[in-house]
Amino acid sequence: MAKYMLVSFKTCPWVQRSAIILREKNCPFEFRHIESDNRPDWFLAISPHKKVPVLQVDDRITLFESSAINEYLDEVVPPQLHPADPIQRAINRAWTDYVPTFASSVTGCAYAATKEAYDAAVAKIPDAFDRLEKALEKQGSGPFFNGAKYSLVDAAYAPFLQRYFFLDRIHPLGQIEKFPRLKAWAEALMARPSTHSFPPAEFEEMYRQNIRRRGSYLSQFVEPAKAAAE
Ligand SMILES: N[C@@H](CCC(=O)N[C@@H](CS)C(=O)NCC(=O)O)C(=O)O
Repeated sequence: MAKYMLVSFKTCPWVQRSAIILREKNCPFEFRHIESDNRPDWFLAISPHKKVPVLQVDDRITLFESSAINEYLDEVVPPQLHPADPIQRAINRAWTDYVPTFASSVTGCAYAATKEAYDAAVAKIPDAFDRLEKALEKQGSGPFFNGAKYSLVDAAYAPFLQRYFFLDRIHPLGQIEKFPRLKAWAEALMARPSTHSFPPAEFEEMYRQNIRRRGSYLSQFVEPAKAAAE
């Protein structure tokens, strides 16, 4: 098997998508975390957009863009997570292409500077949730997007649904309860061990402190980090 190194910022949701796929495939990899505000030269030399994730293969090839990385991994590391049926694959890819829009609608409120901007961002969540609710209704049974079998599209959405729950616990949003299929899917994804790169409570606290540091409207609702026990 090839040697893989996944370059990451600890709280990056796009990295998380690729880490999930490596874990789903039980594929050993080096998880190399770097700081966003101190990107080393070796990283800048291999990442064309200076972004994470980058997947280095056998110390020589580097791949970028989480969807491209995940499609590559699915072609070379068994088991195949994309559906076997080409129509289902196309549907799965189409919904994976919707993730950037979904992500900015669902987590946009985290960046809003004022209450007005926050309320406007929150108002975008129901439309994004409704589209997924209808897609899940068409797909059928759950618990995952394609039914019992976990797929690439599940990994594509999991980090953003996780952040919705984080935001909802900082300042209640109360949206997902109105979309029962989406809620059940999101809960199945949160219960899946592969979703988690770090112990869940520790990771949520990392996310909360990022929000606090951001100085957005939401920051005021996050308590400062607890001092380490003496
Ligand atoms: N479309 C990219 C998005 C990657 C991305 O936006 N990564 C962020 C971190 S979460 C990043 O590296 N940002 C640094 C920058 O924009 O300079 C993917 O799917 O891999």
